[in-house]
Amino acid sequence: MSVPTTGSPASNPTLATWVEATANHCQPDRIHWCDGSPGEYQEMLRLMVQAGTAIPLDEEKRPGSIFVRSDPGDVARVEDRTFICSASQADAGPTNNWKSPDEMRAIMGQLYAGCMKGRTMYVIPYSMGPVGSPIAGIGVEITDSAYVVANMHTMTRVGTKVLDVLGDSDHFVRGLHSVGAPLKDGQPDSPWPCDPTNKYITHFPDTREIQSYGSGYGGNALLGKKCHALRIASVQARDEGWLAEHMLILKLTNPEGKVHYVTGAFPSACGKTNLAMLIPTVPGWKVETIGDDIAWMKWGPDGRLYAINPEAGFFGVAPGTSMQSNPNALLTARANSIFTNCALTPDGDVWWEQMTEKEPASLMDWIRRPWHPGCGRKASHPNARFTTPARQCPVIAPEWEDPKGVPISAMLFGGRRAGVVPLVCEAFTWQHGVFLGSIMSSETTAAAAGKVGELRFDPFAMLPFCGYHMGDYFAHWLRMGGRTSPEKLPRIYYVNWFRRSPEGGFLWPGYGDNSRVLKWIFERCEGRGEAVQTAIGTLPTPAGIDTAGLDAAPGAMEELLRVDVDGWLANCEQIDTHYARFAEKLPQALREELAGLRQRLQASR
Ligand code: O2Y
Ligand code: MN
Repeated sequence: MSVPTTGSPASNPTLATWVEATANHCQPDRIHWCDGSPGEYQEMLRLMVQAGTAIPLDEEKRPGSIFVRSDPGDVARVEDRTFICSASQADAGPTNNWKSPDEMRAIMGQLYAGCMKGRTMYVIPYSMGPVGSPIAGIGVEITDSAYVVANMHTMTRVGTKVLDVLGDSDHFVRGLHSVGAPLKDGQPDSPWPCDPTNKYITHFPDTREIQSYGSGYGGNALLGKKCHALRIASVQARDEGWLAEHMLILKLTNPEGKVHYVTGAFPSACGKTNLAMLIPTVPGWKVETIGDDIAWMKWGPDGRLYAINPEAGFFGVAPGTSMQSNPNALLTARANSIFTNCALTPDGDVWWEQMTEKEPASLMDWIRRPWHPGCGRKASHPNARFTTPARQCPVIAPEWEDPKGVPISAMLFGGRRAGVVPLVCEAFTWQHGVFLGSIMSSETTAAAAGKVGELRFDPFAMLPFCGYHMGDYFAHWLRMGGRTSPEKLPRIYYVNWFRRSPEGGFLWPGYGDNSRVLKWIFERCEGRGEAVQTAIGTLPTPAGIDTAGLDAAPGAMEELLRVDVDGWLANCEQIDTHYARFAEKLPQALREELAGLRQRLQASR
C-alpha cells in the first residue's frame, strides 16, 4: 500500500528499501522526507503549536523561539532502559545493559508494529559534522515526532545536501525512533505523546543501528547525539582507529595571538558548556568555542589528532545558566531556540532557577501550575534544556565548521572531588594520561542516586556512552598513543575545580578563573610553565599559576596543589575495586600504572 509522501524520497537503494519496510511495519498515515530547509523548521514549530506541544514565545523577547513541556514521566535520558545489543555479551562489558540482538529485535519489532498509526513518519538524513568532512559521519533517523525533527535541524546538519554526499553508499547509521503512541481514528493527540512505562533505547553496534521507543526527550530521541555520535561512533572509532569522545573543544589564544586547541572530558552536567564558552579573567587571553559536548578526532597528515564538533547546536542544561555563570550560553539562546521544561513568564518569555538574581513574581511552572517565589517548588525541571544553534554563540570560533578539524594540543579530564585530586596535574606520558582518564571519578551529590560523598567512577566521562566493553575501550586509547610520535600526541591533564577547604568552602572560584589553569596548560604545550614532578604527575608550582587579581583565601593555592599522599593511597584501594569490574579485559599497562602510582606514593611518604 502506498503512503502519501511529501519531500523528495532518496534514490539511495538501501535507504529507500529500509524506509519502505519501516513504513510497512510502523504504518504511518503519511511520510515526509526532510530537506532541512528553514521553511521545514518553521512548519515543525507550527505543527507543535497546533498540537499543543509548544507555545510560541514573545517575538520581541525571544524571536523565533518556542516553549515546550514534556510529559512529567519523560524528562531525561534513561540509562536503565538503554541497551547495547552486540552479538556477544562480553563485547558490551560490565558497564552496559545487554540483550542479544535477536531478542531485542523481536521486542522492538512487536512494539514498532503499527506504532505510527495516525502520525507522520519523518525521514531525517543528517550529517554529524560539517557535510562532506572526512571526519564527519552520516545517519538517517526515522521518527514520528515533529519535536525531534525541529531539534535535529538545530543539533545536526539535515537534508538533501546530506543525501547528495551519501549517494548510493550504504555507509550510514540507521536510527528508528517512535514516541510509542499510535492514534486510533479520530483520537485526539496528547501534547507530549510518549509511552512512559515502556521505553527502550537500543543500539546494535555490529550493524550500526539504533532503535528507540517510548520517549520523545533529548538523548533518548535525538538519535544523532548520544546514540550515534557516542555509542555507535565509539565502536566505529575502535574499528577504524579514531576517537569519538564525550568532550568539549575550545580554542585558546594568548595575548600574542598564538593558538592551542584543547578538549575536555567531564561527566554529564559538570560544566562542559561553561568551560567551552568561558570568559577569561586573565587579561589578553581569549577562549572561543568549537563544541560543548562531543568531539570526533582523526589523524591528520601531519600525525596530529584533528577534532571536529559533530553537532551544530547546543542542548544545554538551563537551570544554573545565567549572565554570571555563562553569559555566552544565554546570548546564544536569545533567539531561534527551543526551551523544554523551563518555566513561562506572564509576558511570554522563559525563566529557570538562577537565571536572574531576583525571581519573577509569578510564573507558569514546567508542569503547567501557577508558581510564585516561596511556593516550595522549583519552577523549571532540573534537566530543563535549551536547544540553540551553535552559530549564534558570540564566541564561536570562526573555524568551528572547518571540515579538516582543529589540531588538538591538550586534553583535560575532570570530575567533582572535594579532596585528594589537585587543581591540575599533567600526565607523565600518554599511557599515564590514559590511566588518569580511566580513573576519572566524582563524589555523588544529593541530586544523584546513592549516598552523598560516595565515589563514582566515570572513566573518560564515557560510562553511559561507551558502546562496547570499557576494558577494550581503554586498550583502544592505549593503542592510539602508539599511532604517532609522542611529541605529536596531545598532552593530558587531570583537573578538579571542586576541591574544598576543611571548612567546606570551594577553594577555587572556577568559571572565568579556570583560564588561569588553561594558561598554565598553554605554557606547558609551548614547553614552558613552572612545574614540579610529584608521585601523581607533573603539577604547577604555586607560582606556576597566574594568580594576579585572584580572590583566593591565604594558603588556598598551596592546598589546591597539595599532593594528599594518604588520600591517594586510599584512592588506590577504590581504583582496585573499580578495575576489578573489567577483569581480564583490563590492559596490563593500566595495572602497571596503578602499581607505579602506589610505589611512588609510598616512596614519597
Ligand atoms: O537528558 C537528556 O536527554 C540530555 S543528556 C545531555 C544533553 C546534552 C549534553 N550532554 C548530555 C549528557 O547527559 O551528557
Ligand atoms: Mn554530555
